[in-house]
Amino acid sequence: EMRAYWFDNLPGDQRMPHDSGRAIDTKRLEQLGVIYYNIPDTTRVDQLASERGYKNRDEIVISPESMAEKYEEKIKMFFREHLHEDEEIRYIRDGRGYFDVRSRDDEWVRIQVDKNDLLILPAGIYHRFTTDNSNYIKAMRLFKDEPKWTPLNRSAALDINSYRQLYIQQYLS
Ligand code: KMT
Ligand code: NI
Repeated sequence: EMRAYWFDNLPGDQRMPHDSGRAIDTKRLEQLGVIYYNIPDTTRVDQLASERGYKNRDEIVISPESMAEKYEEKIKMFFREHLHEDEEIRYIRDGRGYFDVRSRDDEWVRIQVDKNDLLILPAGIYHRFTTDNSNYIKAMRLFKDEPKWTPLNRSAALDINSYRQLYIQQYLS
């Protein structure tokens, strides 16, 4: 089951919970454009995918077993703050992980997800991802035909990117 809270901003491994003890409800997430569903029945995902124009999907396993010596490098990469010029949909099939998204005041909100949690991050939101301390997650990634899901790392130049501006206009102003 999904659980969201303010990140504690304390130093330490990115895979630790970093739970400040201050919870955040789904309504607050929706105000940031983040949509969450718990979907035990996979046919509902097919429906959601077709509604939103997603035609392709794959499954990624992030673990030391599946990525060998590249694992630590990979999770550091996923944890770099970035945005996409299209929305990002992830449907968790097994294991657990954290998506961190920036709040209105540019603070980190940590969203813990596990099996059957589906998360939609809107285009233009700054975010990052990490596995938790179990070092294992399996997720379905949904793709449109012409994916614009390349991660663009945060920078002053990216702050004026048109997709970022659109996100700010739609959710933060
Ligand atoms: C992302 O965009 O950071 C990822 O796809 C992470 C793996 S999906 C749990
Ligand atoms: Ni991303």
